[in-house]
Amino acid sequence: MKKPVRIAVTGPAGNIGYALLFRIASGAMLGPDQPVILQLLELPNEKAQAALRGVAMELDDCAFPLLHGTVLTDDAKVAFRDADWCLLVGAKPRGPGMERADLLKDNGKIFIAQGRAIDEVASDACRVAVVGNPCNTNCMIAAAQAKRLGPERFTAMVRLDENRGRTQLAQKAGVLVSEVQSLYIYGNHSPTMFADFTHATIGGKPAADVIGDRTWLETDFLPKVGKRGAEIIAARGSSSAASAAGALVDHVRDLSTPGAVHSVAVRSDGTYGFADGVWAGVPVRTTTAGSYEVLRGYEMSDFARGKLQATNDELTSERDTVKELLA
Ligand code: NAX
Repeated sequence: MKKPVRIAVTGPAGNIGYALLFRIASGAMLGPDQPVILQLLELPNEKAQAALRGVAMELDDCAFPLLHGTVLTDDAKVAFRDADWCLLVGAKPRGPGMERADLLKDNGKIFIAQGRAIDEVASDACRVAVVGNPCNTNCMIAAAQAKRLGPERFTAMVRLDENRGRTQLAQKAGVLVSEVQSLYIYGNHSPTMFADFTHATIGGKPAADVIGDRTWLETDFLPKVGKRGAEIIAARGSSSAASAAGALVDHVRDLSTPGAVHSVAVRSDGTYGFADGVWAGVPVRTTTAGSYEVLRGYEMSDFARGKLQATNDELTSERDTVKELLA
């Protein structure tokens, strides 16, 4: 039997956590022969800890053969100790009347502490995936604290946007979602991100030719993908949870699968015009488990360059807002 992989999850008693833990424990993330140990970090207040105990009871009651242990804690160093993956889902939600800058700074403090703790106690092989919003900038803040683990270990999740976009194209074309390939997300996980339909394919043909309606792609498809989270809140009364958990399963599974090509927010080195040092969504190919290379070869049209510029402007403005947290 394989050695268990230690997976730390923050915010495990929240909406996404509740949709995520059972999929990890069932083997959906790392495979049907890979045991896991879940190391779960919640806030220290009694309400959050009680909810966490309840979730852990349900995990017990599933009798997952692959779940070789569960650690419940309010201490980051306990949660991240020897962790092979740190999934940073928990974050402070935006309250009524709260400015975006305040949200950035409040969450920044959480990610400073977690970045430091990960660097101190996680396994040498540790990989980090940030989901808590604003996830690109939170990831940059956590990575800035790491001295032992390189910045390439820190990724933020734009996979939900890729999955949303692929389904929108498939439904418009009247085909199965598996027919839609090479739709990659560039930039920020926010309405400014660019779902690059210009290089996507449907059934092996350019998506724009199959759809045959450039106006729909530019003025319906892009805002639909960018604002899908708000559409779900309006319909459901709470934010995306199962789809976000599913996207995180995809993110980690594909980063663990050599050859997989997918959208991941990684530290920019200037490729596609993103500012050096921001975390921007780009297409990556997994090389060996946990490592990846950025696919740099896509030629961008003037239209696409305008979109990349807009999302880069937002990322650099977020970086400016939190610059004192990056030291
Ligand atoms: P919830 O508010 O339901 O759950 C968050 C949980 O995190 C709570 O249980 C809370 O107690 C815990 N928490 C807060 N601060 C913590 C800390 N410092 N350490 C440990 N636990 C902490 O939110 P949920 O719907 O689960 O969403 C979680 C985050 O994901 C939010 O920031 C949300 O904006 C973000 N999302 C990101 C997405 C993406 O694609 N990157 C999509 C979905 C989601 O909107």
